[in-house]
Amino acid sequence: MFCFQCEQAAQGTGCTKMGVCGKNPEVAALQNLIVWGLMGMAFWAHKAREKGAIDRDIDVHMIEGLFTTVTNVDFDPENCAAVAKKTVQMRDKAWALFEKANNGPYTGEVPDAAANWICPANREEMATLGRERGVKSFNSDADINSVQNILLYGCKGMAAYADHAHILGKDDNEIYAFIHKALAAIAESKLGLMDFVTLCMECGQTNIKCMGLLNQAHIENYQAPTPTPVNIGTKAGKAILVSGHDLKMLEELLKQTEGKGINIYTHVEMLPAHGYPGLKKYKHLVGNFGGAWQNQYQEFQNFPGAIIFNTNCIQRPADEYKDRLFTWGRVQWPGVKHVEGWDFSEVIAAAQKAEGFSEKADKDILTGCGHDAVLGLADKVIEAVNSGAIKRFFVIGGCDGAKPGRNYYTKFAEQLPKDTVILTLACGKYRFNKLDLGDIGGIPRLLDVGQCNDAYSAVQIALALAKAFDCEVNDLPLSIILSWYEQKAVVVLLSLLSLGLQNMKLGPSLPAFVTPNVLNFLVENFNIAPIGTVEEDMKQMLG
Ligand code: FSO
Ligand code: SF4
Repeated sequence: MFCFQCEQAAQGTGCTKMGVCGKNPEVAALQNLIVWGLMGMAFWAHKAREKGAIDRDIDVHMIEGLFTTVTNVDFDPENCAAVAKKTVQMRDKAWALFEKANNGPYTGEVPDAAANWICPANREEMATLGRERGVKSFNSDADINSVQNILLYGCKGMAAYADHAHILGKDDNEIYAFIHKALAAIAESKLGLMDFVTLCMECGQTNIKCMGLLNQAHIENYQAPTPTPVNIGTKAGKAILVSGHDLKMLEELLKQTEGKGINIYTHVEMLPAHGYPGLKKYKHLVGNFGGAWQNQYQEFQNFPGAIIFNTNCIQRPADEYKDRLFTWGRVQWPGVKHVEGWDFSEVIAAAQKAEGFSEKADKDILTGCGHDAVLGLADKVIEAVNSGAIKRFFVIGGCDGAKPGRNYYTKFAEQLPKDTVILTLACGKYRFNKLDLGDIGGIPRLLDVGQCNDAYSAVQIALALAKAFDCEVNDLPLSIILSWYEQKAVVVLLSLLSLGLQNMKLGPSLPAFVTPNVLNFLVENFNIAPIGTVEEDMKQMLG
């Protein structure tokens, strides 16, 4: 196998024997086949779209298929094989869609991925074919291949956000059209390096739209988040833990558990759910449990209830909790019960069978500080900046992960001077969101903007501040320090780059899929740099 799409890539170069994440060679090969098939489907769907023919089933299959291959989502070979099979059927559907719109067959050159290859009947042969279709084989030029992978991973990340929006009934043609165009370009592999760089920037721009669409879907369904304290203790009673990013799934579970004496807890990226009026109105949404995703193996053993993942990041489960663990949506783990659709009665039954918690008091942490809430304080914030009470803002956001180097983010938050404010988002916040950082004249020093997709909200805050101070975002007293782990972080980074943001720091290590030449390009054009030591970086940023 070969996979280097996440920050955990073995030896910083790629997983070759077994994924550090737990992805085995068979699943890796089947996911290669899914991506290869999607590239073929994209070729025809893009060509059909150019002729005005659109098929929403093809669009949705594209985002579901890509999301299946994101890190820590689908570890089940059976399901990956089914997705690969469906992909080949959808390629044929897209092909027929094009020919109908074209009133005849295509006369140009067809890339291998889009040709009439047959999906083998059994899993073993599918995996064999997938092994030959890896990410290294897109282009023989290492730099072009690198940028093609950045584009692919950007599309994977965006697909996850588009999927959440689609589940809430929001679709945007422009997003689907871009993903088809991008994957078709990788399939053809005819463009030059700078063309692919341009596509990466377009990917970032399109993702801003996509995150905006999801933000709109969240607000229309659950109203704008408001600052909300969330308890990290436990309430006496039966319990269900919800992990992931999908708010609709949480809402349905809240409805189905109302009045049943079961308390619902959020895990990792579900924490911001507590800030939405339409979700916090459920009194049995009682608190947040545990730390970031990489601690689940230990922490879930102490969760005496049912646990359900609706998106990444799932890890190999321990036997102690495997029978009370469930997956939903794109997430699958072999041997773990998958809930299809919206009936959570099996999860509820597992929670009722389990022991449940006894009462344990603990502190509150704050969430729900999205752009509506923060900009509601705009006058106060502007005054604090003008008076010198706030010297600088730091966006410290992104993913958490297992590497020891991630202590950097904890130390950074701890050591920042008291006249600075931190805006945070995504699961990287678990490195410091239980610290008591106080406030500046009533403005909390730690503002949890939300999930990784709420990078959209952080961008709105930055744009509004730039407008208020009549300057460019790069001229604001603002520093951005990112932690990355998987492909959603890749697309968020592309979005920030597409806005022209300069001087960002990225850690804990640089992506294995970025070649030295591509890195030089990023340094020269965006002055992006790897994190160094806390002391040196802080001195540079405060200076
Ligand atoms: Fe984290 Fe996992 Fe939200 Fe990611 S829980 S690592 S970037 O899936 O999506 O922040
Ligand atoms: Fe390795 Fe990450 Fe790929 Fe998993 S997703 S196989 S950890 S590079």
